[in-house]
Amino acid sequence: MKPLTEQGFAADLHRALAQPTRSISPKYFYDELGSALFEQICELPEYYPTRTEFALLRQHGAEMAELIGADAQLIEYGAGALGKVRLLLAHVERPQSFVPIDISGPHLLQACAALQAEHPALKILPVVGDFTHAVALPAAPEPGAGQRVGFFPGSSVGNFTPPQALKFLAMTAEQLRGGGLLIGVDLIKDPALLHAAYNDSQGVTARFNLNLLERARREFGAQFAADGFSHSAFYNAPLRRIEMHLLSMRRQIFSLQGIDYEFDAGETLHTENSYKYSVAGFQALAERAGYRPGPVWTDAQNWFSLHWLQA
Ligand code: AVJ
Repeated sequence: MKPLTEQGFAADLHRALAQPTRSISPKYFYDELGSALFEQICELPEYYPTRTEFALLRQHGAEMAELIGADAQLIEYGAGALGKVRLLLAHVERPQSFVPIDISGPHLLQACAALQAEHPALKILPVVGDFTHAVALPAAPEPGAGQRVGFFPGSSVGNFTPPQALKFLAMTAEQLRGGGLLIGVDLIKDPALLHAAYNDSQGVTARFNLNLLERARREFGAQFAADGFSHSAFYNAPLRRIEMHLLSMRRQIFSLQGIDYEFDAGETLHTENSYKYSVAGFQALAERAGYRPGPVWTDAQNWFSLHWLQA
């Protein structure tokens, strides 16, 4: 029997392809190859969010650790390679435990092993799962001990539509009640900069997008022409989001587990939204979700923000 996540991918892909407007969750980008491609994206000269957020963490990590406090349990949603949390852990006093949640199991466990080598005394409790659902968490610190603090960097919150983001934030506010959430949020900016960040000159983002179909080929023997789809990413200004699509270059059949789906030329499978916010707009959303907005750190160009939200 196949692992649960793969069953989820096949079922969701069938569901997406059967709809008149086709869209699928971007969480399916992150198999092993996809996770590695995403790390390459983070190094691209055009992809400003990662290095801007790293700089903010490097510059203000001590202030952030002050808000996190001593003996805290740190929970990271969508942990990935654990590069950013290192900059917090360098300052946090006696962390009670670190709970990274990620959908990509082997990738997460490898990253945890590397982090453990650097922090031998740190209690690391990895959770392999989909953080968009309320996964079971290890027990919170005893009352009177440290607080529970969430860490959600990278502007992954931008993958949600605003109503989904509201729901996710409300769920985390419940999980973190009495503590806080440190969350990275990409800001509205010159559409040309946004366009370049999702249409890099080396084509890494294109490979990342197309990997979704390649993953279906690897895992379920999906049949389609290798050159039948191309990467499409553009800024939808009225909706304040980057949209990524897999664009069918001609009329063709995509065959999945014995079912044929037809694509016309120009038809797409919508693979990702990446919403951009203003600082005030995001704070208003957080407030509606049950948080009290606290300090915000931004870079000099106002490209990216990190928010402290009191739960
Ligand atoms: C990980 C969701 C924050 O939206 O910028 C990067 C993913 N997609 N390039 C983003 C992504 C294409 C990224 N997030």
